Amino acid sequence: HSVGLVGAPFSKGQPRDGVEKGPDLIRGAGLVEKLRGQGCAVKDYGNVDFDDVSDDSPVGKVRRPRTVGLANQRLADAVKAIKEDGYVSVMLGGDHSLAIGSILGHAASQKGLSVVWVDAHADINTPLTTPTGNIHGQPLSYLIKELHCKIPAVPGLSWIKPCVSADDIVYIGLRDLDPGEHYILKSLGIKAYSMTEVDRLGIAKVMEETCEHMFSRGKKPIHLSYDIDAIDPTVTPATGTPVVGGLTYREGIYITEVIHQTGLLSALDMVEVNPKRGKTDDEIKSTVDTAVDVVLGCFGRTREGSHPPNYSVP
Ligand code: DIR
Ligand code: MN
Ligand code: MN
Ligand code: MN
Repeated sequence: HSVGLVGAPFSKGQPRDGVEKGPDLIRGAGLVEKLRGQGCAVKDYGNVDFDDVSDDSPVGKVRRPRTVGLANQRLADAVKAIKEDGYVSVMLGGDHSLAIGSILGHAASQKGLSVVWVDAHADINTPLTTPTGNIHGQPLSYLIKELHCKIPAVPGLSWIKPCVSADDIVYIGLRDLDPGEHYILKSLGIKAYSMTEVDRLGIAKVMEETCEHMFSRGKKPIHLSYDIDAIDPTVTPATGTPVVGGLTYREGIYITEVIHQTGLLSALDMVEVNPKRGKTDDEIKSTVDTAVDVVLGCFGRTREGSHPPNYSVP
């Protein structure tokens, strides 16, 4: 596999600082070396430079729309360039508002995408349904064709052209939705495996059905957008909006193993790792190490172990 890595040290899609430290922390835990150690060719494109927009006052409820919009234009260009160079894009966040630029940049290089969104939250509030105004709770609303008519013009965000259909999205791990989000999921018929379905079916069946759903309309490149808060806060506490009752470490990794086996992974987001939300060094380490393992799982690390093709017992 060839991996094009880009860091997005950006936090303005939500109010808590620290999440901009995610990319360098995840690198610091040895991500690049570990990917190479499992046979990946890795090019690190470094971190995207983000500019603050001054006078970025809220528009309606939406906070920092111009700053978030500009950051995502930059990120979209970076991801598009990585895809044009022939790599699987790996974007290290930063907060989940960055999925806007990551998915747009990815979509610009492909005919169509499937999106697998692993998260405690649905991140599909519109500028009018958002209870918080934080754009990390809204990225999918700007990207879905069927929702475009519900998105008012917001300065800084009006350039976004929706690039995915409601049918092309699968959620896994949901357990904290706002009323508007739940309504949108039901009315657009978006495939969603909440923690209730994970409990009922087990993660293996959830992934079987996820693949079935994605492949039913042809095999498209997969964009996996992985919010670390999907995993239970006992394992990954250092994140901005932890929610009890999440995926186990094993369920979280199993998702990546199946996505790898499809051979269709084309872009990955690993977001919302926030060291300032960890109460101890152990909490931070467990969160960062799990984020690294999620990425490694996406690129062929297996728990059964592995050996080179030419291996023979000495
Ligand atoms: C909430 C929280 N639904 C919002 N969203 C979060 O602000 O719209 N997303 N934390 O990751
Ligand atoms: Mn999220
Ligand atoms: Mn989340
Ligand atoms: Mn492989």
